[in-house]
Amino acid sequence: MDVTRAAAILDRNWLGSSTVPSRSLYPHQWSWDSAFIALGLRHLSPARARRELRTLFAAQWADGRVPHIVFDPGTPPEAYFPGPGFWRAGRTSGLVQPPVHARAVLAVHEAEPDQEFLAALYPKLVAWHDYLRTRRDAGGRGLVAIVHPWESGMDNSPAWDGPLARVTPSTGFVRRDLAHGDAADRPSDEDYGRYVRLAADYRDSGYRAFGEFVVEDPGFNALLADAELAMAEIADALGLPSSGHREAAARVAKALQETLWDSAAGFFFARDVRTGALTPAYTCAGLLPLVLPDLGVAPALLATATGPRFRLGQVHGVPSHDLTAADFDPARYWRGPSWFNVGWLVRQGLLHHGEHALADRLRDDLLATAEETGFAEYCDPFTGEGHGTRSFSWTAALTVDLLA
Ligand code: 2M8
Repeated sequence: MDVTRAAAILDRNWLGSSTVPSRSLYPHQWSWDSAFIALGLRHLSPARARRELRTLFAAQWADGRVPHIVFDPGTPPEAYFPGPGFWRAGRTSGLVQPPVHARAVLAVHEAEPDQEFLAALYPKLVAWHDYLRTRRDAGGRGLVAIVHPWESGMDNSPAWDGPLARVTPSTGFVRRDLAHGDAADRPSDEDYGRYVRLAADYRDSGYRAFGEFVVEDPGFNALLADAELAMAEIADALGLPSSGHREAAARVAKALQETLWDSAAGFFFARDVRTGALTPAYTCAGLLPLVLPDLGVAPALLATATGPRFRLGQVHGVPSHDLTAADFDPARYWRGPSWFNVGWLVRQGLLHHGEHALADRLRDDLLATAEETGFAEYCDPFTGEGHGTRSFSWTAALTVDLLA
């Protein structure tokens, strides 16, 4: 495959200073999408990759949080729900998404060194990570807690079912996503009602209070530890002290292993901070600590990844949920299908842990599946059939990166 088709998708989804994940389903800028998009854009136009990230960080809040959506003023408010009128936070939402931005900033700089860009983004990244560390350690164990499933980026993951069951669904709103996506591929109405309730409660607390849903997600925290490793490299490139970032990464990695690792299961589970219990679902978030090069439990985690629950290397991509679970669903969003960003991250992890043959197989599969599905949002792990929206930006961008 050559990069032409993927590049054309990124061109079509470009708004002028940022990229939409999808023209139909997600017509604004999303936080972690932009980081993945920049990883691809850097090979096509480093200037556009820098612009993408600068636009996102221009919407950073005074408290350091990077909002999960930056609304495009040129797009009608009814194009996406919940829109700016719901959030009452100017042009942004008040939630966050996984902190993959430092890794993206570093990669963009490596593609075309730009000290001014790096120096401008570094303090913003410091503030972002400080917000997570200081304002989100609800469990007091040195891990970030998410307060909404949307913050994980894996909206209807089975890992959230337990904590979400405490939330009374909101009613009386109109879902916009179903106009663009097959209902069988999207979260259920009941889950959507719970998302809206949680977001409204959080908004009404001034985006401060921990509510019914407070969860330590292994994916989010692993990506923060990795982000601190990237920060150390950024600090080195700027001639600034970097050891604090390496120590921060080590602290998160240690807390992750002490709190969320289950050695009998050989897996990282999410923890419900309200009950103190680990949630029982094996989801792809529990594989993301593989991105950490010094992960002591990597051999056991790799055994789970290649075993019957995820069958890495034998199915398409990395399934978002346990293939052996009774509630595994090959089509419904984050409850089974394989997502390209997770595949890309797990491939990085495989490379760190010396699994080169498996990493190559995953790369070849991701590239073939992306092309065959028209750059789908996600795919059936067994058949490779595309689901969700097509011409999806991070699928295209990560394709570009894998081809580079
Ligand atoms: C999905 O999430 C949004 C809410 O943030 C939605 O369902 O409307 C998730 O897949 C998330 O990871 C992604 O960032 C977003 C945009 O692609 O869509």
